[in-house]
Amino acid sequence: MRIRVINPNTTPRMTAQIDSAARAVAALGTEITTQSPSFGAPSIECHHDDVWAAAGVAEQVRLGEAQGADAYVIACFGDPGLHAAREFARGPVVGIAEAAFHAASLIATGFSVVTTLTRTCVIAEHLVLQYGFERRCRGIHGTDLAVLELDDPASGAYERILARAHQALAQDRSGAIVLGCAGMAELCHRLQRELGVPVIDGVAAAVKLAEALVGLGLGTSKRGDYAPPPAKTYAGLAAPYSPR
Ligand code: 2AL
Repeated sequence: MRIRVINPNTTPRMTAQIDSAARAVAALGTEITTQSPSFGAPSIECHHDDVWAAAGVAEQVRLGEAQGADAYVIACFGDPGLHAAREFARGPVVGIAEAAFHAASLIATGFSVVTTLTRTCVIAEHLVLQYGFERRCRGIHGTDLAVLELDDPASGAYERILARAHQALAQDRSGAIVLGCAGMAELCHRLQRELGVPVIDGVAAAVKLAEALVGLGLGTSKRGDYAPPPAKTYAGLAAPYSPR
């Protein structure tokens, strides 16, 4: 099966890290292709970045459909463009936040999210409510790390995330930690060992859920709001993205 993993930001080293995280868990016979859009922000950490990320995801899903992708993973914790992507896709589209919330809920009665800049906490909060996880998510915690600081050893990212996760577990009485950024994937196993609770990286969770859905013969429902968008001509810079 062919899974197209989309890094909605335009930073090549992060696309490479996401690709490694996806390949590390992919089953034999799963072909992972990781792409980022042709336009957008180098990191997604505010509402404005998110708007462009969503458009970039739409671009990549349309290309993926032309190239025969069986499923998609949106590898950014705001799940930008998730619903629009499902309108275009025949196969499943799995966002890393939604995947991580589902995975965490299967192994703990409550989980905490540890994320990047504190200002992004509200984006995760909106997703928790939208997806109906408010009874399982016990807290969302920022570290004030910028996305592109995560792989910079000088930022002390690992230690800061570890400290915040320890606080979150105690404060929220949680049984699991959800990592709130695709750029945290590399830290997942070390954090899990040190914290002694399950730590969920959404990239890995989304790849395995996408494989499971395809394996079950399930695609995106085309009844109702996930039907293909009605054909119309968009204006200006959106013109090339008009639904046909
Ligand atoms: C993210 C993410 O996963 N990728 C990105 O660019 N920003 N999420 C976040 N909370 O900062």
